[in-house]
Amino acid sequence: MGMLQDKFAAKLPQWREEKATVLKGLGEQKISEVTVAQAFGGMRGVKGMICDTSLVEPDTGLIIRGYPILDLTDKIPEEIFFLLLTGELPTKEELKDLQSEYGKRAKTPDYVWKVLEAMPKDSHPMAMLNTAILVMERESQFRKRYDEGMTKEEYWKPVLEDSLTLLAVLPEVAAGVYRLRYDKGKRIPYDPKLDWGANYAHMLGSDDENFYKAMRLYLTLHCDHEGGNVSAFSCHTVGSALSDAYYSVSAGLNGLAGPLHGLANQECLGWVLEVIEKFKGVPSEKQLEDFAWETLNGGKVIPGYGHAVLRCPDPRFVAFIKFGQQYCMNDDVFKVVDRVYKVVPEVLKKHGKAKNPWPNVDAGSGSILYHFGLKEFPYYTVLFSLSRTMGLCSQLIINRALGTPITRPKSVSTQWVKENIK
Ligand code: HAX
Repeated sequence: MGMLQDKFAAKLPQWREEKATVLKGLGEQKISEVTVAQAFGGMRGVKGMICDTSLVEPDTGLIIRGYPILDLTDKIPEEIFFLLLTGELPTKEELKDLQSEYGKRAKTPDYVWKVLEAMPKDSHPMAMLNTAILVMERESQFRKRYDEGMTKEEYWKPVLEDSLTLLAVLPEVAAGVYRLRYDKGKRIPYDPKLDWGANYAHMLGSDDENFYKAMRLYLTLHCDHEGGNVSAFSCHTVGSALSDAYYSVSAGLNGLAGPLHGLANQECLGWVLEVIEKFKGVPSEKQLEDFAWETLNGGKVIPGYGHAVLRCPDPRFVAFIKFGQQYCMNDDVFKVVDRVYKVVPEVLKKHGKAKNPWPNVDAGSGSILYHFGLKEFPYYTVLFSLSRTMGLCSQLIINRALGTPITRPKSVSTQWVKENIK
């Protein structure tokens, strides 16, 4: 077992005991009530599950295991995965150990490439990524051990095994999807000297040190967003049926591929490029304001703005803006993003519909990637997926370790509401 597994195993008894104590003392208390509007409205705001990896507060945004995300921007993604899973940042030795775990496992099976090469040329990169994850299901240690008959107490161990393998190969798979889908030439092999984020940048095709930095930041910022968002909840639900990590993560990432969730970053950059094309460069604030109204009056949303939970500028967006101000200030696309931030919140406030007029993470991320030459924006959700897999896997492992049962909320019919709610 590696040091990550050891740390997790050491934490587990206290977490199991904590859960038992909370359930014993507070099990019958209410934490939420559900209105008819919430039942019809995507269960928004209903507190109905537990997630300890991260918390999203409306007025502060993402907090990972007690650390506000803006305090973690100097960390690398491997440290973040360790933190999500164990609640502690790794020591230098633990970090090295995790990196060597990844190194040992970073070998994509050949059949994955054959399947991807057989897909139609115009397949969406997210469909390719998810197909790759699903075909790798045959590697699952969880399914093998389950078929052999392991005890419930042991479930988390092969889920962690599967998660480490998945995280180790995903940069190679994702970079392979990019190079295949966009005719970038031969795949670039994994470099054992590089960390997870830099390796991904390297395999995509750039060895610019600043691109390495951008990639580490990107992969850190998108790692998790508590338990109820579409991708986390889908992954959690599928995993609760004891489907293995390949099935569960793929389910979660299929949700991430939706335009109201992870795909928004592709839409967002599209909107910014439309602005630049229309105004033949960076528009004035007034021109931008008019264009924002044009979008809204056309019945469309302004991508990258609004959020189901947040009621403040997303700190992940703030981190990208800070990075962009340091590394991309001469870039027109970044300048527009910066300017949109000055204009659009006021427009949305006047428009009066969106509960949150502030930018979310997707409003900033694309411009940074674009700056470094990653211009195929339908690909952006793949990057998001790589990062989010850390959160999805952490939540899966913890839930199997704590014996969380199968998800099964109760639905009611419209007729039932009419007859029973007075
Ligand atoms: N532009 C225009 N209208 C918006 C808006 C925006 N950016 N955000 C919300 N609204 C509208 C909604 O469409 C809704 O209108 P209707 O009543 O006519 O249906 C109304 O304001 C109330 O919506 P809300 O309660 O504020 O927002 P929701 O919780 O329903 O939805 C969304 C949250 C993020 C889906 C929404 O704000 C949106 O569509 N934003 C644009 C797309 C986007 O940026 N998505 C990425 C979200 C971050 C993420 O998950 N990334 O993975």
